[in-house]
Amino acid sequence: MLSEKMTEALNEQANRELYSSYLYLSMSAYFESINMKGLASWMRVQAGEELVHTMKMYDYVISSGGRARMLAVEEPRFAWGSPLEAFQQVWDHERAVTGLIKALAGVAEAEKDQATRSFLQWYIDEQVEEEESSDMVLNKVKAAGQNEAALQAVDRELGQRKFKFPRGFNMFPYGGTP
Ligand code: OFO
Repeated sequence: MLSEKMTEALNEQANRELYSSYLYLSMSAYFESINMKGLASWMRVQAGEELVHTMKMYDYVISSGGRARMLAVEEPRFAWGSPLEAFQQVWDHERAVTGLIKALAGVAEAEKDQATRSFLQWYIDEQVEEEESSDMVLNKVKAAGQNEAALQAVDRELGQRKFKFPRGFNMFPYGGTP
């Protein structure tokens, strides 16, 4: 059974995960608007992953006897000056999220809630990957600079990314065809 404090902290983090999804969807729409379909696709996959992060936390709250609460989602930024500016924000954002996840793990430790601390290890590991991939993409976009042909090549390469549900995660536990 989750403590009230733990439930509140998990609901707040689920809200931040949903905001991350919203932010990346906004970036995807921005890339659509400048006709960079590969980057738009990469961001849409990223938005999907963040939605999974949200739902995994939502499911955990419910299965641990807590009450999931839908807090207001902040409106993300609408436009960026360049792909580089957008990917710089991705990198900054992921580092900030890592800090939030670590703080959340700290709440679980303070509450002596081993089950939640263990559940959060998946997010800690995921953040290592997210920081790594945002760093990799930022470097590619930086290297392309203002060179249109190089940017188009990055656009094609990043457009190859495919969405995959994490192993064992069921987005639709009540049934339904994906
Ligand atoms: Fe949920 O990992 Fe990015 O923000």
